[in-house]
Amino acid sequence: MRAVAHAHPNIALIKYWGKAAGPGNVPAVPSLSITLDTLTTTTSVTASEADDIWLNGRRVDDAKIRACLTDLRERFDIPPLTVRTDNSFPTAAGLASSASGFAALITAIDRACGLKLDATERSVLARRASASAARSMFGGFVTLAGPDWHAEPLLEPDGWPLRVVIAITETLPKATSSSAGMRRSAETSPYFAPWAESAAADFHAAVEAVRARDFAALAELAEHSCLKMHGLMLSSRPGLLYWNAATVACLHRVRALREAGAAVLFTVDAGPQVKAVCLPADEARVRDALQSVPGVQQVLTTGLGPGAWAAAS
Ligand code: 2P0
Repeated sequence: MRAVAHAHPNIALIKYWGKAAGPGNVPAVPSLSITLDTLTTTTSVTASEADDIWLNGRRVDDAKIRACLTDLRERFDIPPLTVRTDNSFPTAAGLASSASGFAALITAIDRACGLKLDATERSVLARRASASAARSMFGGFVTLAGPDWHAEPLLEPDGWPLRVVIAITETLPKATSSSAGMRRSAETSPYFAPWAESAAADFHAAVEAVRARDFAALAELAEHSCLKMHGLMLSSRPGLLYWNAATVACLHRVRALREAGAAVLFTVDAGPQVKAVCLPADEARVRDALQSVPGVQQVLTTGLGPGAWAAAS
């Protein structure tokens, strides 16, 4: 009994930050993301005598993976597993490795154990483990919204083939996990209620901007959602400050590019990397500009890619 699955990380343009009360890891706000290509998580699962988890070649005892396996075993007959997962990009540095990780893990288990779940069912299970993982089950533009809180494809990758330039400003794991950060924001920030109340309007406007392929409208909405989320993070106690000096310099550089006529927008997650999303015609210019920002260690470029898939074992 063995299977291998692959999944790509996704980047939210309308951000998820905060959970609804109660079980099931239900987000407090809807989100809209793009699934990437090039950056890939590959996960194999094999039946074994006891659970044995390896991440990037090292044995790990990961509480979220254990919780995910426990959750699956309450629903399905799943034997002890050896899980080997490898990322082709820095883990836990704001590049959504938990999104691609849980999407690949659940897809591999589905194939290995013959569960025959469709992508929507796998998306619900992935959400319970890590909400952003629900979105990596699908390719292109993807929504994650109530009332059912499973991800849904909005536009295929070639429906609007945007490019993504990622400026890596640090490769160390972040100090505060997203789950802990979200809890802190919900419990301590005076901005949490207005954040939660205003999210649906941002989400619906962004869905319309994507449907219309209106880059300027999407840029305004995505940067607003990103900066509002970081305002929420900063206003938590103690404040969550995920940016470094190079992060801020990249944001100014993206805005200067846009003022000079480039179709580009920035977004930043719970880490110091900057993701610049642009039209293909502006990719080279955006890449060159971000590469020259002091403190940028590496620049990756990707397009939009497919949802999680199982490979032949
Ligand atoms: C997002 N992030 O929408 C937001 C923006 C980070 C900032 O989803 O607690 O790892 O496992 O559900 O999905 C990262 O949080 O959190 C995330 P859990 P997750 O992409």
